[in-house]
Amino acid sequence: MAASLRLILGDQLTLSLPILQQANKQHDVILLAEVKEEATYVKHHKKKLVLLFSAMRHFAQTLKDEGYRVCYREYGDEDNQGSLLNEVKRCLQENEALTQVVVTEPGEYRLLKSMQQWSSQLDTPVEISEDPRFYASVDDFKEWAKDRKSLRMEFFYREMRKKHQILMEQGEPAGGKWNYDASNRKAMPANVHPPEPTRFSPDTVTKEVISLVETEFSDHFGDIGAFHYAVTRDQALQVLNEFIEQRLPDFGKYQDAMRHNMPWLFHSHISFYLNCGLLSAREVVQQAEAAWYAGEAPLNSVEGFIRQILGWREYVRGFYWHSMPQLQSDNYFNAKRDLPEFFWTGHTNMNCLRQCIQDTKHHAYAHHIQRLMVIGNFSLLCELAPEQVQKWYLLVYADAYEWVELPNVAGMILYADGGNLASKPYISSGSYINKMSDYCKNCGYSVSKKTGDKACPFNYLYWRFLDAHHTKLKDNPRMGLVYKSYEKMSQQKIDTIRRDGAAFLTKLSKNEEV
Ligand code: FAD
Ligand code: DLZ
Ligand code: SF4
Repeated sequence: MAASLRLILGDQLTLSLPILQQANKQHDVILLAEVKEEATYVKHHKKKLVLLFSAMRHFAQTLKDEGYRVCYREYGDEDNQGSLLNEVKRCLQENEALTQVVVTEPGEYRLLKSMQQWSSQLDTPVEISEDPRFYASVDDFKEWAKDRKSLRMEFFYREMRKKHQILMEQGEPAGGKWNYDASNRKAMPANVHPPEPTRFSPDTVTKEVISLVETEFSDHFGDIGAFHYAVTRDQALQVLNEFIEQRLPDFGKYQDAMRHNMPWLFHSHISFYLNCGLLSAREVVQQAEAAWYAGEAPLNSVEGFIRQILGWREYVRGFYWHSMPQLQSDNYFNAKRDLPEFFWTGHTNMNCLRQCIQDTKHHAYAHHIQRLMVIGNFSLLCELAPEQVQKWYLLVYADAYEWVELPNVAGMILYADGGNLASKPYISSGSYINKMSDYCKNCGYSVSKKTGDKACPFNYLYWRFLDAHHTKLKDNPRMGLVYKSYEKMSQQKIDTIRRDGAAFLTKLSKNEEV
């Protein structure tokens, strides 16, 4: 009987994967490998490395407990081969009975392209099996996208609700509406105190990984201290359960709120675990839906939360495979500015950016609106080079893999694809940030000032951007109102905005303090 080598990647830590279910426990070998190539193709945040290596080691133990034959390569093994291909090669050489390689399709294009060459490089058949952990397969999305002029998430999401009968009642959306955002997205009053996030003390395995990462990856971005993330399925389930009980009821209402030194708020903090396989999208959606049916969480929160997973998460994954490799090099606004130094240090007088970058540095996490309307908004308004912004987002967040990071960055925040993903650029002046956060109170700039040295830079950068890209944006129906206001501006005001914008951008390009 032909025995197989079955490779499990660091973000495929799921017992129900077909390549595990179909394995012959007696003959097949399951390989997991910590390798330099994956750990350094971007300089991942230290906490992301700890999370993945520790979760991989715990998962390998689970596999052994389940009776699988496991080959595990630790990063520090003297003879570690440094790449997945070379680890596979060595494993085949050491086990002559293994006559084929089986993998689950990876989440990144670069790795899929590489794996498609493995068969000839190894001189052994390599089977790439579909990843069934998503509601929509890559082909399902392609089929949905075929012949459509615009690929809006909202329509995809409605199809998904119908197809999978989620929050549906007699063919209609539960409660009569597809979307309850009118009840969501409130600012969070100062007297609201979100529950503490679920935290775990590092066990022996995690402590070993922490010291490995401290030694081997000391030049990577981010703080390693106070690591408290889940590294096993049981722990990840605890994170999910505590979210459903404690935070889901208020999730919708405060989904867009931002607060000084508080990135966790009423968010779920499960993207780390969904994306590496410790949790499944189906169980998360089912638990949230059940909480509504049980009367434990209101529909505006449950629908809003389910939309993030059944809608956005599924949609961006389909969009990624539909748009690659073009998406990587799209640059609709021809943006070229280098990433400012403070993206790495957080040292800026703009308090909103300082807060969001510091949260990112401490936790390898920032919530959606921090990523979108603060750091993303700034990146677009300042015309930062898409390639550099993409790389930054891919390495700083512990939930980042290109399939989910790139559509969010190139499509959602940078509009680099010219509007395939977003119907208009997500840009705003300082007033949005002021409305949704307490950041402006402690800022070196004044959000109420529109121009001049002390003015909030978002205020004039916003109008400068609209002015500079007038030709490309003016016919967008969703920009009509804003361009009406722009057209009413006096020439003197436009000149001031141009002057302040240019001065700020020059400082930014020179890495001077802003
Ligand atoms: P919650 O706010 O509790 O949301 C629940 C879940 O919904 C998340 O765990 C996530 O799985 C899903 N979700 C929500 N929004 C999105 C979205 N836009 N795309 C895909 N899934 C979504 N998410 C990642 O998982 N990895 C990334 O690399 C990533 N990069 C992003 C980059 C930018 C510029 C932006 C604007 C968003 C990005 N997101 C990314 C989406 C979102 O910010 C994170 O999923 C979310 O902040 C994770 O925290 P949470 O688990 O507490 O999410
Ligand atoms: C992100 C990551 C890191 C840091 N290290 C490893 C590793 O050492 N071994 C491994 O199998 N996977 C790792 N991963 C996850 C892969 O990069 C991920 O599978 C691909 O990017 C595809 O999503
Ligand atoms: Fe950010 Fe402007 Fe508010 Fe300062 S004033 S925190 S720069 S939005």
